[in-house]
Formats: sequence, C-alpha cells, structure tokens
Amino acid sequence: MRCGGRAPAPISPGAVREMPKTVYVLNGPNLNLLGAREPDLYGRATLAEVEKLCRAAAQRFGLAVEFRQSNHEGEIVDWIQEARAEKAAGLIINPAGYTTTSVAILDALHTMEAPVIEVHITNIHARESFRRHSYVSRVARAVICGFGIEGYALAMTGLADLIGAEGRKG
Ligand code: CA2
Repeated sequence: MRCGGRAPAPISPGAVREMPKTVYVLNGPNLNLLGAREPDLYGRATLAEVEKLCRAAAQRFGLAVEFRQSNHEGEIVDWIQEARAEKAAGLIINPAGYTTTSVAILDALHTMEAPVIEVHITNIHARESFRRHSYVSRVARAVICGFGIEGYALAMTGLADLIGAEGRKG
C-alpha cells in the first residue's frame, strides 16, 4: 500500500527527452597556432573560431560537441578511448603532424565503432609527398581536405547524415 501523497503522473512518451548524441572533434599538434602563424597556408581563423563553426554545424542536427586540441600523442589516444567509452556518435579528427606517423592513434581509432571522419585544412595531396600517407585514413569512413576550416563543418554535416541525426543540411 502506498503511504500518503499522490500517485506519480504517468510519463507520456513525448515527454521523455533523449540525451543529445555527442561528436568528438579532436585536433592534433600545433593547431592551437591557427590564425597566429602561416596564414597563407592555414588561413586567419583561430582554433576558437573552428570550435564555433563545429558547434554551429552540430546544432543544426541536435548534436553535442566535445572539442579538444593537444600537442601530445598519448593525450589524443586517451581522448579516443574516452569517446569510445562515452559511446560518442562519431569522431572528427585532424591529426595534424600525427597523421603520417602515429600507429598509436590508428590503433585507438580501430577500437571505435562509431564513424571516424578525417579532416585536413589544406589539400595534403598538393603539398610535400610525405604528407600524403595517412595512417588515420585506413580507419576513416571519409576524408575531407583542402576546404580550409569549412572542412570541419562539412565533416559534421556528413557525419550527421551517416548517424541519422535529424536536422537541417542547408
Ligand atoms: O592541413 C591540415 O589540416 C594538416 O593536418 C595540418 C598539419 C600538417 O602537418 C598536415 O600535413 C596537414 C599541421 C598543423 C599545424 O598547424 C599550424 C597552424 C598554424 C600555424 C602553424 C601550424
């Protein structure tokens, strides 16, 4: 028997709010310098502006964003493991200088079930030949390069489509 008070109101299906899906956006070494150095190559936008761009793109699809940058390989590996443990809906990564060297990042990405999108601000195929080989591309569902920082927004839109997030593409 219930003691006093009223019975709790039944929860209507429409009243149950789902937690937003989260996309991790990870940035590798030296990308903290965006906007401050080499503007001819990487543009004048700062990493904070890239973050804003990602959040605006994600918002159109009701997605939450974890946006990070690190100059340390192990920290990036930890964040990939975190994304997996937290059941992230997807992961966008600009591995920067680790693109061509990091088996550790490749191995971590291998454990992800959610789609991984690789982004580069510049067209890595039009630059020095050593930039063309990417370990990350082996596990990436898609690779975007050469669109400047807009590539991050394109990656978010493509990812939203892949994971079936509802929203506006335009
Ligand atoms: O084009 C990209 O996004 C790169 O991932 C950028 C990396 C480079 O090693 C890759 O080959 C292509 C370099 C990131 C360095 O970022 C800086 C930003 C401003 C000033 C200096 C470096």
